Amino acid sequence: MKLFALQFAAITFSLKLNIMEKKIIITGVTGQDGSHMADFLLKNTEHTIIAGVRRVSVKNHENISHLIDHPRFKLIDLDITDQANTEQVIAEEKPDYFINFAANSFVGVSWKQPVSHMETNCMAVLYQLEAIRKYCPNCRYYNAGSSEEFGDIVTVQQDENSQARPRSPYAASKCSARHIVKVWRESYDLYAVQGWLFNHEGTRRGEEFVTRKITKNIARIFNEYRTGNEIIPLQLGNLDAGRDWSDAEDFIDAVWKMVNQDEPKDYVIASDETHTIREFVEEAFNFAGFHRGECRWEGEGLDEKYYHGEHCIVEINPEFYRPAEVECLRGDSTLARKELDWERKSTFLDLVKKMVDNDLKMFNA
Ligand code: G4F
Repeated sequence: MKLFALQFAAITFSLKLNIMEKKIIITGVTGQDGSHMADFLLKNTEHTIIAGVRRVSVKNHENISHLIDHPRFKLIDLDITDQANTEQVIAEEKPDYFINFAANSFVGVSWKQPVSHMETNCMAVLYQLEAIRKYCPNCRYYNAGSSEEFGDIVTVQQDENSQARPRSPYAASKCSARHIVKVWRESYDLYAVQGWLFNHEGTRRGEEFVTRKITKNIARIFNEYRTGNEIIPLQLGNLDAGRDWSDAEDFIDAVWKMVNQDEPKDYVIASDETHTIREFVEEAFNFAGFHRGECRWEGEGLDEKYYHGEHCIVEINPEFYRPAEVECLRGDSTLARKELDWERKSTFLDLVKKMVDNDLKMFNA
C-alpha cells in the first residue's frame, strides 16, 4: 500500500513538472522555429522528438545537424500535403503532442504560388486534425499562426480580439487554418490551438526574409570594403513597412506553454513594439561599423539610396514590393504575459546585433 502511494505520488509529481516521457511530432524541424523547438525540448524535457521531414533530393539539415545522433531525436519521412502519409504517421506514432511549424512561410511568394500555400498552410492542418481525431484524440496540437492574419489593420495594436483582414494568399491560408483549428477544437473537444506569432527572427532565419537578407548582405558589403572590391548595394523593397520583431528563441517557450494549459486557447506572442525596415537597416549597418553619422539617405521613392561616404550601400528594387502590403504591425501580448507567464528576453537591438555579429563571423570564417 505504501509502495503504491509512493508510485502514485511520483507519477503526480512528474506529471506536474511535465517530465513524463512523451512523444512529440514536430514538422518544419529543419526550419528556424522547428529546430529551436527541438533544441528546447531535448534540453528541458525527457520527451522524444519525432521530426517529420519531407524527402528532398538535396538535404537541408543545417539547423538540425547537431541533433541527428541524439538518442531522443528521430527523423521520419512526412509530406504534410499528402493526406494518406499524414494519417499513416499519426496512426502509427500516436503522438502526445503534434507541433506544426511546417509551412510555406514566405509571404512574397504566395501571390505566385497561391494553391501550394493553401495546400501546405491550410489543407495540411485539416489532414492532421482529422487523423488526430481518429487515432489519438488526446494529442495536444499546435499550428503556427501569423500576425499577417491581421493584415489591413484597424487598431494600433493587435490582440486576440482583433479582426482578421488578410492581405496576401499566405495570410488567407493562415486565417483558413485558424477557422479549421477552432472548429475541430469545439466540435471534437480536441486540445488544438494556433498562436498569432508576430515576426520572429534570428541566426537560423532564411535569407528570403528581410532581416536575414539585410544582415547577410551587410556581411558581404563589409567584406567588399575590406578587400577593396566593388561595393554592390543591397537591394530592398518597401523600407517604410513596420514590423513587430522578436528573437525567435524567445517565442519557443511561449508555444510550449500554449500547448500545456488547462484549457486550449490562442494567444498573441509579440514584442509590442514596431520598427520599420529602414530602422533595421540603419541599426544593422551601425553595428557592422557603418556608423549612422557617416551614412545618409538620398532621393525619394524608387530612387532612394543609402550612402556610406561616396559609396551607395542600399538601393530600391521595385521587384521586392508586394501587390498588397501589410503596412504596420504591433502586437499586444498582455494576455500571454499574464496567463502564460511569458516574457521575452531580447530587445530589438539585441536581435539586430546578434544577427549582424553572426553573419559577419560566418562570412569571414
Ligand atoms: O521579412 P518579410 O518577408 O516578413 P513578413 O512578410 O512580415 O512575414 C514574416 O512574418 C510573418 C509574421 O508576421 C510570418 F507569418 C511569415 O511567415 C514571415 O515569417 O517582410 C517584412 C517586410 C514586408 O513589409 C516587406 O514588404 O519587409 C518588407 N521588405 C522590404 N524589402 C522586404 C524586402 N521583404 C523581403 N522579404 N525582401 C525584401 O527585399
